[in-house]
Amino acid sequence: MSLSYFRMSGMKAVPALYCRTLLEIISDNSCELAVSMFQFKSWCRHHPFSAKINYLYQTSGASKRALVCASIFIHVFDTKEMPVSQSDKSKYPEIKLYGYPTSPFVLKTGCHLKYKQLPFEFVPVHPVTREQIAFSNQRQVPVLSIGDEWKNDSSPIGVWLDERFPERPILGTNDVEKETILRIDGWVSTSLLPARFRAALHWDKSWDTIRNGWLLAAAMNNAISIPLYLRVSWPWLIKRAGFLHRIVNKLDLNEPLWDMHERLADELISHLAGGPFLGGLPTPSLADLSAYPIIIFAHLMGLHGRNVYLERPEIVDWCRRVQTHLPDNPLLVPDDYLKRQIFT
Ligand SMILES: N[C@@H](CCC(=O)N[C@@H](CS)C(=O)NCC(=O)O)C(=O)O
Repeated sequence: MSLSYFRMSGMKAVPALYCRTLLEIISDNSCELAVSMFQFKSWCRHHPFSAKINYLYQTSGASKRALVCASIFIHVFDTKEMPVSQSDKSKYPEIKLYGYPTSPFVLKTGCHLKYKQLPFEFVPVHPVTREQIAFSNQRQVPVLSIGDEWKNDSSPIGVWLDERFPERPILGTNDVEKETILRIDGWVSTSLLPARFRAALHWDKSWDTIRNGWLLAAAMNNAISIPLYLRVSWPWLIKRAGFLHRIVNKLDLNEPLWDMHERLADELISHLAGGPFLGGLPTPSLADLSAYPIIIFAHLMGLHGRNVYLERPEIVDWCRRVQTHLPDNPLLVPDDYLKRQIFT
């Protein structure tokens, strides 16, 4: 087993020397087990350390010593989110994310917060009255409040978050990287995201769009109760939503929808610039965390229809790498609303 597996897992931060030393300590057999345990990350994180070892001891032929080594290895190097404890929470000002659980702009901010491992409360906004964001005088979500201050607009919110909480930076390490990250994030907001909205307006496969609209309405209703007649008419309401038309009309609508998705998939891959993360960077940035929920939302929510992006192995591999740095549920809906598995 080579170190490349661990690199592929997105754990760029793992010093190679530590890896090598640990790999030497651990027998080949337990290395394989370590790999399988990574593949069952969710199981790993939700079972206590001793239970994991006992289970593997009983079900595999490996020695207990080897299993202890493998488990330590995983605990040390699994860079995934650890739940924030109550005492940790008091270290932070109160952070609230106001929005719709189905809005890609809100999901961007959700992923920025989740990557930074900041404890926050998601406050669902009523799509008609918007009373929850009345304090801000804004029509649009996301709105983020930190203590007494607030900001709207997903990209400036990301920059603000990085200024306020510089740990786990998302804007690179120098001005050149920051410029690249913001340029790609701009492409996400003006190209990738509007193209995803296009399907909701220009019904390519009507029955798929209607069913998808109902799935989204159910997720909205779960977050904030909306009347049945609104839920039933959701696909048609979305189709008429003025703000969606304003966003989508900025695209070149002469380009057929599926050609547009193929082109954007190519562009996403070219933004990787050979790196594990967008902009050719070694760690995920605001750009990855903006694009990822837009690519993965339809898949996780079980939306119907083709997902051109996930037909590209390069994009699936990138999704895997980004996901390694996020909790298993990177969205803002409860776990039981996820119809499909994350890529691990
Ligand atoms: N540029 C904004 C766009 C936000 C946006 O368009 N939000 C939509 C939800 S997906 C919204 O609140 N629309 C309601 C409206 O415009 O009335 C951002 O990046 O946050």
